[in-house]
Amino acid sequence: MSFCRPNICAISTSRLDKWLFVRPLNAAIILVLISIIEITLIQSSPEVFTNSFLVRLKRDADKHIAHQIAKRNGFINLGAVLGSSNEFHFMHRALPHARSKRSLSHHRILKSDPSIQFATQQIGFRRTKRGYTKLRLGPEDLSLNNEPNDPYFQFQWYLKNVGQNGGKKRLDLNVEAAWAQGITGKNVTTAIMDDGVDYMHLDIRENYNARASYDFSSNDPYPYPRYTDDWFNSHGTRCAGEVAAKRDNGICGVGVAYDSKVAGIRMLDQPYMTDLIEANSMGHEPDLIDIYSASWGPTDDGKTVDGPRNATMRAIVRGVNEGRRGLGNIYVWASGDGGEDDDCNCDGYAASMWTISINSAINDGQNAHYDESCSSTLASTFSNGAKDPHTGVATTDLYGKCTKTHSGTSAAAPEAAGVFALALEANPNLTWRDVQHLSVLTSKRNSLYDSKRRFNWNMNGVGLEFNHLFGYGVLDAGAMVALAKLWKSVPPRFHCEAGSVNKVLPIPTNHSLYLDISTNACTGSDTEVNYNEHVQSVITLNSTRRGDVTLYLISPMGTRSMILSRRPNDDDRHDGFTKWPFMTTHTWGENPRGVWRLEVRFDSESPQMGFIKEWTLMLHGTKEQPYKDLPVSDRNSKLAIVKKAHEDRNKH
Ligand SMILES: *[C@@H]1O[C@H](CO)[C@@H](O)[C@H](O)[C@H]1NC(C)=O
Ligand SMILES: *[C@@H]1O[C@H](CO)[C@@H](O)[C@H](O)[C@H]1NC(C)=O
Ligand SMILES: *[C@@H]1O[C@H](CO)[C@@H](O)[C@H](O)[C@H]1NC(C)=O
Ligand SMILES: *[C@@H]1O[C@H](CO)[C@@H](O)[C@H](O)[C@H]1NC(C)=O
Ligand SMILES: *[C@@H]1O[C@H](CO)[C@@H](O)[C@H](O)[C@H]1NC(C)=O
Ligand SMILES: [Ca+2]
Ligand SMILES: [Ca+2]
Ligand SMILES: [Ca+2]
Repeated sequence: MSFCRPNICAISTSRLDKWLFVRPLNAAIILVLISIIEITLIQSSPEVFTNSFLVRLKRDADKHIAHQIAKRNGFINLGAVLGSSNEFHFMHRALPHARSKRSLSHHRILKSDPSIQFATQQIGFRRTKRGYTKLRLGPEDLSLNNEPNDPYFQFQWYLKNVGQNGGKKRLDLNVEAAWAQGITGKNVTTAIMDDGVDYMHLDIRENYNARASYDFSSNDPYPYPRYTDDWFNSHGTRCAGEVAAKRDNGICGVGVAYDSKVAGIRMLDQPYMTDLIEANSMGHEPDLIDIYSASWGPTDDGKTVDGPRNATMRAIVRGVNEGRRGLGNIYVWASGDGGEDDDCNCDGYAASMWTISINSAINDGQNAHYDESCSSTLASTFSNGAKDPHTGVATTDLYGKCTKTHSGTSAAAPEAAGVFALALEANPNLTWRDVQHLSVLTSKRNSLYDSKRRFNWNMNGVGLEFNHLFGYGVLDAGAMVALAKLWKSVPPRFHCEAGSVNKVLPIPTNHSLYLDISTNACTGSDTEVNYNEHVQSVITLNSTRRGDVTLYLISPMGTRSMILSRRPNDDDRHDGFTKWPFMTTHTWGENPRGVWRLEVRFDSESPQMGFIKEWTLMLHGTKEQPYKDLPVSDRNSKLAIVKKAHEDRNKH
């Protein structure tokens, strides 16, 4: 099987990021399409089919023509997919939102239209918000009153930790140092992809970017949250306030980037998620929106392995390659609330190279009890979880209210989006990769630690400290803004397929299997990588118990990443992993040349069997030395340390 899908490679130069891998689910979808007549296969599948269809026309069409084509077949055209000129999102109102069978008759109608090349009914799946706790205290009963300006600022320990409620002094995002540089997020827009945003909230209204907003749950321009008695749909409004609540207006608290704009993208509030809703959301107005913040994902039950599907993957890749007028959109992702029994590398959104996935620490530096860990997490911010219940995340709430109890890694991702908004104001020329480099170089270990002492801080081959839970540490807005102002964009990115092991090998019952790939990192070719950014191990394996397989990747410079941890709830014995891209950020800046080692072993209470069938190593990074032209003011800074490591290497 070839790695490079022709449709992607054909349109890409080696510098653009490519969507290289077909996921198992897509393969399953193709199967279903091919065998659409074999009803048995369809009936036995547990899939859910929605009333949405992806329709590809034989030739390009404008909105009116697409409307006509939809109408003459009894459908409604909801609009183009990903700004495409020949792919449209059709809906049929007479079909239920969800049914267990594909509707052959509706397919037939669409397919027999001479203008239509191809039509496929959208599958429905579950995407859950992170950080909604049913036990949450009711909405805070604090409305406009005579208290001093931004009465909740004192509760926003994540902005300024003075040790309130048992917190650790100065363990915060260091935003005041960024604000003191005159940087508050001006002219930057963050989209909150969620259950809606209360854009009439007095603390949000002035910073609301209506032009960049949309409601994909109800297909209208007004992403206002749907009312329910339990305020279930308060999630997006809370996230929006963390980014851009107004300062000095006497209402609630202050956003990290309080002069930036927020857009609402309502997309979580319908019976089932579809690929087209996700794709349209993540590709919405990519030149008006700079940053997309997502605090949701596949169910955090510790047994799901799932990620972006076809159209969504295309939307993300388009966003990083073309969004923000070519600089690339920033996708910020909550790493997940599945706790120690889940692994965020099994979440294809969080583990993607194109998203910055963010974990959380609580107010004294421990990880939160719901935190997942994985080697693709880049950095951390803050959320709730301390014993003192007054240590949640204070922000805006529905219907003009404020809350002190926003929670989960959900609350952590928008804080990061706010910090990135500050960095983008400080330097609007930053690319999506510059933002990741800045995160690596300016995040701090501070006093973050694993409450269970499983994961220590380690140093990689160029002297960067990382932690399996927290990535490169807590974001430091002051340091990031200062460095952003001096920043020169990193050199072009290349993609090197370093090697592959394609043998069916049994995984031993009680000891490790080691596989080696020796690579010159494509030296001498036009995809040479000398300085790592992301590294992916694309792996196919099966096992009598998927959750008991663990994987470690050891780099030539000796850095060991746990790319898959034990997941006690994952009892899959059928699917395994098919070309799953396990990603690590821990070898950032390293020289990839040499021998990479994959360790595969069972961590199991009972004997298990399994086979590893494929391991392909993909290196992503630069050929040229990054940071070369940046001035170093502090010899102890991470920038100085990495620069020195690179220079020492080049002396030899
Ligand atoms: C994904 O979508 C593209 C464009 O519509 C199509 O060419 C390709 O075959 C699809 N891939 C899969 C695996 O469905
Ligand atoms: C604001 O951002 C837009 C792009 O989103 C850019 O075209 C414009 O020049 C910026 N305005 C200022 C004042 O920086
Ligand atoms: C951004 O890039 C443009 C064109 O390359 C340059 O003129 C401008 O000075 C840069 N701005 C910053 C803040 O670096
Ligand atoms: C593996 O298990 C077998 C039987 O249970 C035992 O004889 C053998 O010593 C074990 N090997 C190791 C390396 O622990
Ligand atoms: C795994 O794959 C091997 C080789 O293809 C096959 O023989 C075995 O039955 C499979 N095991 C499971 C648990 O699916
Ligand atoms: Ca609406
Ligand atoms: Ca305020
Ligand atoms: Ca998860």
